[in-house]
Amino acid sequence: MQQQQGPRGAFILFEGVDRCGKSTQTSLLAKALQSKGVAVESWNFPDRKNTVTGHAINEYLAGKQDHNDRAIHLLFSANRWEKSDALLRALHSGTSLVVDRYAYSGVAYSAAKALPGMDAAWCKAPDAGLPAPDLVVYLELDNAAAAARAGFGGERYEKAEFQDRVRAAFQQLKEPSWLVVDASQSVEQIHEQILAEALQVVRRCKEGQPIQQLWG
Ligand code: NYM
Ligand code: MG
Repeated sequence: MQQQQGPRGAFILFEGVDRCGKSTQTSLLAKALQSKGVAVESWNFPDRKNTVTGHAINEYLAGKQDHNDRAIHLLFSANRWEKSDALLRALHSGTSLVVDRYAYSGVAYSAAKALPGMDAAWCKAPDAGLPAPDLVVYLELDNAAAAARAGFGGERYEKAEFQDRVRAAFQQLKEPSWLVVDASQSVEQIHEQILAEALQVVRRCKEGQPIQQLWG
């Protein structure tokens, strides 16, 4: 899609390991922005419903179907590409998006498998060129705090040992621009920090800050 100038919505992304509070915080942020008159939608990846790849990804995560590790990595990436035109359309129409997971999860979960030939550089390649988020909020939960939380669900990857490796992979991906929030704080404390930053980003995007591309 052609790059457009002018006012637009903001792309605000939440990343982190399973059980770090992303779903709670994405919905709190979307509601708060809405109450301040910001047009906003909540999205999440993988999109398991409205995509060609979503069904296969869902079966894989549910443990009903196995896949070659490279193939499933590419399906997760394809799932983002499938949504990328709609994502840009929404932003250009002035709607802000609060998004639960994106390409950083894609790289962190696949790289955490530590398979030969599937290093972070290989994992990043298929997502290069996707619309980049305007703000990445990383909900950081250390190993001990994560272990103290209530149990995981039954999906693939939801095992403490694997999550520790995902956390380490996220540490490698972290960029200085990320808003890193201590996820062991109260829901309200976390939300307040994120809201303040999100409002500034929404304002900058309204002023026409251009959309960047991932890992270009
Ligand atoms: N996941 C998510 C990946 O392995 N690769 C990806 O590209 C994305 C977006 O899917 N355990 C994993 C992380 C999660 C799982 O996400 C489903 P959620 O938000 O926990 O339902
Ligand atoms: Mg999960």
